[in-house]
Amino acid sequence: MTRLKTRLLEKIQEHRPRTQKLTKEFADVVIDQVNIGQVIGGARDIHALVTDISYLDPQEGIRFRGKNIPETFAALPKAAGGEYPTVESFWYFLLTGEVPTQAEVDEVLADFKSRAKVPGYVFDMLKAMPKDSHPMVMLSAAILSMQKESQFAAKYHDTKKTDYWDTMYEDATTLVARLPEIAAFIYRYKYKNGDIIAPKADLDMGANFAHMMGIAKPYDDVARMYFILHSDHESGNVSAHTTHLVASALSDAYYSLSAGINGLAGPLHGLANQEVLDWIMAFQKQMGGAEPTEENVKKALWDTLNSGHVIPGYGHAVLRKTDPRYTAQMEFCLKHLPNDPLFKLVNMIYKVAPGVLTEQGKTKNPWPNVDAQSGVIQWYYGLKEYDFYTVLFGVGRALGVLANITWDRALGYPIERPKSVTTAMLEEWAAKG
Ligand code: CMX
Repeated sequence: MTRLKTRLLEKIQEHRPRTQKLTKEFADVVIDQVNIGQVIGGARDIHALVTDISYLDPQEGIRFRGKNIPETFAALPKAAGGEYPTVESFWYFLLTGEVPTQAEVDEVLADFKSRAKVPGYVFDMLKAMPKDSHPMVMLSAAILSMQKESQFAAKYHDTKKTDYWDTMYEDATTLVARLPEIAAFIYRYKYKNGDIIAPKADLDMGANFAHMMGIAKPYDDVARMYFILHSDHESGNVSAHTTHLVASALSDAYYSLSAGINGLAGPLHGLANQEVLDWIMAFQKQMGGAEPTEENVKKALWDTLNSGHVIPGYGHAVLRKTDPRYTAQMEFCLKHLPNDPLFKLVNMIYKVAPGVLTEQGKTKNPWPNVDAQSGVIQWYYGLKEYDFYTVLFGVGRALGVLANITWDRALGYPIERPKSVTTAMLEEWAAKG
């Protein structure tokens, strides 16, 4: 057993009594109340999920295993010659809550390599799909097509409930190891005339992804940063919640992640990064080469709002300030591409949009989220096919949701089944006040 899996088991054994005590002795303790607004309004703010992998504070933003983004980047072992930690070290950290040593990271790297070979039928299936299929459809289908590899499903009838985490961990790790090659294949198959670049055995995940995408340094660091930033945002967001919900029926990691990816593909969630670039391109076309100014950006934002659409990349269901994932990417841009015209335009939108949204007075959070900034970096390094951007988000998001469903099985969380009510029942409660 690898050191990661051994530590994970120790952590699970340490944790189980905490969950057991809470359910046995304190199950009746009330932690929240639910009102009609929340029932109709997308369950917003209802405290009804538990995860220890990340926590999202409305003001401060995300903490992974208790560490904010700068602390996470500072604590984890860096890739050789890189400024950012390896994805492999982050995977260890998400699963165990511990910062791994370099030797432990190397072991994860070797483990990923031993699982990374994507079965040939996945590529055959992707090639059989219509070429104009959205890359998110291809990603989701590729994940689902590998379900027959699931150890969880194969061993389900012979596995004790307390051991479910083991096969879930195996499937989760295999999926994480394979996703970069699948994503890079989708990109090069769709946009580079099928000129596929084979993976290299001696590279970490970020560097290998950059290599397979055919994009030079520092795109290896961009990939590491991007996958880590997009990994987890606690459990209530659509992709995390969907993955958790599907896994709660004891569907395996392949079914669950594919479902979560489908949720990520919505324009109010992960697809917003594609929408941001779409918005910018339409704006630039409309400007016809004229310089963007605060005035014409402001007008374009109002035009979007007045046509009944949202401003993509702005607002958030939980956050109430600028998303630190936005800030982390902005800092990268300031260092590596400070004079890039697209970066300058995105900065100008940042200057103007919060005021416009505040004046409109609808959104609870006029500040940018992660998606407002992420396309700029990709575009700068030559990845201009922006309908691919959500696939990058998906590879990152897989780390978080797969770590979560491994822990779901470890802690024996039951099938999820909230109760619905009828409108007439709500009206009755409303009449009683
Ligand atoms: N532009 C225009 N209107 C917005 C808005 C935006 N960026 N953000 C919120 N609003 C509107 C909502 O549509 C809603 O309007 P109605 O009352 O007419 O329905 C109102 O403001 C209140 O919404 P809210 O409570 O502030 O936000 P929600 O929790 O309902 O929704 C989110 C959150 C992210 C879906 C929303 O802010 C949005 O649509 N943003 C744009 C899309 C986007 O960037 N999504 C990516 C989020 C991050 C991610 O998951 O990747």
